[in-house]
Amino acid sequence: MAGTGEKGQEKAAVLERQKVARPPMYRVFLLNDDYTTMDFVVHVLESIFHKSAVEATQIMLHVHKKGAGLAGVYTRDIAETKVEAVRSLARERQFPLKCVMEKE
Ligand code: TYC
Repeated sequence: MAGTGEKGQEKAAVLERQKVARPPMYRVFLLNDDYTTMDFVVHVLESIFHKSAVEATQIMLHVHKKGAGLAGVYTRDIAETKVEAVRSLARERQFPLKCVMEKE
């Protein structure tokens, strides 16, 4: 029967793998510090992470109280671009805001 030989099973395994494969995802976090203004962190979350004003404020306050907070989860290239955008904007405004990513 077609597709049940050794080669057919290999092909079926490849097709199954292709069907379920997901790219690794990366969590992007903002870290608290004593100098970056709350307004700037909210602006970062709105402009770079496309959060609403309410959600951005909630995340900023979480970071302020707990030390770190999740800004978003992305594929590696997008996560790297977000981290670099935060660092660039923070540097421009002379804030020490830290942004890091970690693999899920
Ligand atoms: N802790 C800062 C302040 O009191 C506010 C802040 C929040 C800074 C979140 C960084 O990622 C941050 N001005």
